[in-house]
Amino acid sequence: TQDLAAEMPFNANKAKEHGEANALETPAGQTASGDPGLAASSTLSERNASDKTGRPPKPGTSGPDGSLERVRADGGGQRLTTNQGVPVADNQNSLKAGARGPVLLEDFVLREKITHFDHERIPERIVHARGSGAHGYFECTDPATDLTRAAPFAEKGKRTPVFVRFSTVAGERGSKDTARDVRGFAVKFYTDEGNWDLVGNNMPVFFIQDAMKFPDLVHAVKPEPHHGMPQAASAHDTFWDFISLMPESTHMMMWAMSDRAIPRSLRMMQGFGVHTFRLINAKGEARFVKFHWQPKLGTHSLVWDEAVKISGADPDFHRRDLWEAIDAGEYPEWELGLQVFTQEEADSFSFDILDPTKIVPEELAPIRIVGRMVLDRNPDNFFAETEQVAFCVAHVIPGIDFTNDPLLAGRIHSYVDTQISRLGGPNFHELPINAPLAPVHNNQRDGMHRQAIHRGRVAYEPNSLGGGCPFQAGAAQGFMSVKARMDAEADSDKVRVKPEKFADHYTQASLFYESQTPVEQAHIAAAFRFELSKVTVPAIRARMVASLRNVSDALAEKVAKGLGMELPETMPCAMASPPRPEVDESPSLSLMARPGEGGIRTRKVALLVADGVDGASLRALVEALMQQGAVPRLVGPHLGAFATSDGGRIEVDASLENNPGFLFDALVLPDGEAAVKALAEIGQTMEFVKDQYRHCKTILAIGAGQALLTQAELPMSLPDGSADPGLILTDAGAIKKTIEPFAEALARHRHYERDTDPPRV
Ligand code: HDD
Repeated sequence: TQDLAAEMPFNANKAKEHGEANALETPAGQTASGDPGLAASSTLSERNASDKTGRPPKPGTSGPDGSLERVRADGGGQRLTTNQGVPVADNQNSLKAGARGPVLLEDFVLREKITHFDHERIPERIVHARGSGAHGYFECTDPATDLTRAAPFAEKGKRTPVFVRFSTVAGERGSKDTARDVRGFAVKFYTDEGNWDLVGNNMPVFFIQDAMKFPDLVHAVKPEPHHGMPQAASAHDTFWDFISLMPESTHMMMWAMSDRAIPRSLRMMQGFGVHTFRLINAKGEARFVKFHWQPKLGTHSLVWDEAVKISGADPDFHRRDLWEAIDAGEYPEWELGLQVFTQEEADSFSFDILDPTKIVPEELAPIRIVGRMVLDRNPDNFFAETEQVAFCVAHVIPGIDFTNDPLLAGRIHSYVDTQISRLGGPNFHELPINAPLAPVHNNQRDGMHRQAIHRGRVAYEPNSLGGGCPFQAGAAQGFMSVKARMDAEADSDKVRVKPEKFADHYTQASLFYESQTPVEQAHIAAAFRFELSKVTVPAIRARMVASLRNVSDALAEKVAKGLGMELPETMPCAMASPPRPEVDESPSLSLMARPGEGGIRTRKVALLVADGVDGASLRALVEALMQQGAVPRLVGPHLGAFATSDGGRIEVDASLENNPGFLFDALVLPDGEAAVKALAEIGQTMEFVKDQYRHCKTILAIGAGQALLTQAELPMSLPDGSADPGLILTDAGAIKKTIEPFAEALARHRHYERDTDPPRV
């Protein structure tokens, strides 16, 4: 591995899609990809020669040698043809027997067009149907060769191309982005030793402990089968019926009812591999590992009222945010952390590391950062890339291996299996987005939609006619399953049981709840209240609250009160006296623990505009915000240009109607008597101001604009009487001095001190 890595520090082909890597020479004769049908038939050096400019591609664009380049189609300047390449003379009219006569069966142009259209859709994913993807790279910052021989970690600075798909779980392909849901966080590493798919979520635990229960979980959360409702929502009877009968889901429910289930942006959430995996180094030594992705922008969430409103005004909110950020060169970035521990440590933990409903608290195993991932290119085509990408938990590479987690075992089967019906056969690995960059050589043949043209008469092994090729790579180079003990009792019977510690369903749920800040705890209680208030069967509500009493009586009481019900008896626990946990609180479990690098880059700020607005202060603000990387947007009563008080004109970007307040991170109310008067007469202005306040965002009111705060009846101080740090009042003349405090307030993201339940505004 080491030698290979030294020879080929960057993946030969895909890396060409990333600026820096493009500058590096790749050994002559290195083939782009081994699958003869898929790969370009030329060598990479030959293909490099076709790069006429010789310059690295602009960041965010694809290099001329990008691995997907050979399949990119562009109709610019081309004549229209059929799929057989026959030029089409007329794309408007069917072939008819006379102008008013019947259409003729021989019209192959019409029939090909309609037939293809009839088959444009493929089945959506059974879960995670709605997703958004992006290309990028993983860069090793701290070689982890002491831990693993896995190719991406071989060398400092080594870049491995990746494709990432983020998703919601329950909703259908066209559902809203801001549903309360887990977010998928699936990363395909195109390594030089084959594809590695790390198919994770933005929460580190899962609902169930055994894959046997996955179809039940999914059937419970999906729209109810008789009437097909609700869409992209867990707030309904069948979901909570199942959950209330499955105490093992309690820990995950704490995460799912927390604000992590409504991220502000896909760029602002963590990712986790969830299961315990194994790392194996070149000496064959194995250790356990949990994978953590940490966003550079920090972890930030929406508030529920905002998420609900956004889903109406912009169901593509997260998709748009990701696309626009990458498009603007604001490449989202995550650090990859490894939480590593030995068998002996695992044996000493109070929980079972094979149980996917448990975390390993960071206090027990610190996170070692080994690299960073940057997403720097939007897909060219949503279907070809984001829809056809096929992640499979079974795709691991030398240096990474599985554990006996029973949920993981089912996943190793499920992902390859589902692609066969979703993508129409066993050759989905040949689709360009799925094709590895590493050479592919084996004796698997034929099947639907085969792309490769395998040459020669040998498709078996052992053979002498093909010189014994392709030959086994051997233990030194090939994937070897780790030598691991099967179980403490290796001679045990075949059984359908769970390990003992799997029965502790509540200790870590309590750990999570107790580690949250008061605001987060309040939001968890409110989320349980909301979801259960949509449950129509009172017994299900009661069972759920009874279960919550095992997590925290304070939480259960709040939820019961919110639902207007008596506090039920505590649900009996499967394990009467669970092992004492190592920690009672783990601060890193709070969203607030990771605010990120600060600053206001990519924050969207609305500046209201109407005729008579003070143009000078607005222009100064827009300029200052843009300098700091924020995204100011001028919003008026309608599109078009407005007159400023100094006789100028100012063109707006959006209207109050098409871009309501909750789509922005902050609001600026402008100076200018006439403008303020005009805005005050529009109902949407008041909604704009109230939503900004209710969602705890920063509001800057300049001069006469302050009247809009009074008209919206906003409390000018916090519930405890102190000053509201998110409300900034100033005069147009003092705007320069206000920019810094405004940016500081905006960088705080939200002013939760304002948050009350129910809201005051
Ligand atoms: Fe799964 C898709 C994550 C448990 C079966 N899963 C899917 C995706 C993500 C996850 C991110 C979307 C991939 C993409 O963007 O294409 N799934 C998880 C995590 C789990 C988990 C983190 C628990 C730790 N999943 C799980 C189990 C099973 C599945 C237990 C079945 C036994 N998951 C699937 C699937 C999907 C899928 C049916 C649907 C589409 C696909 O695979 O490609 O096979």
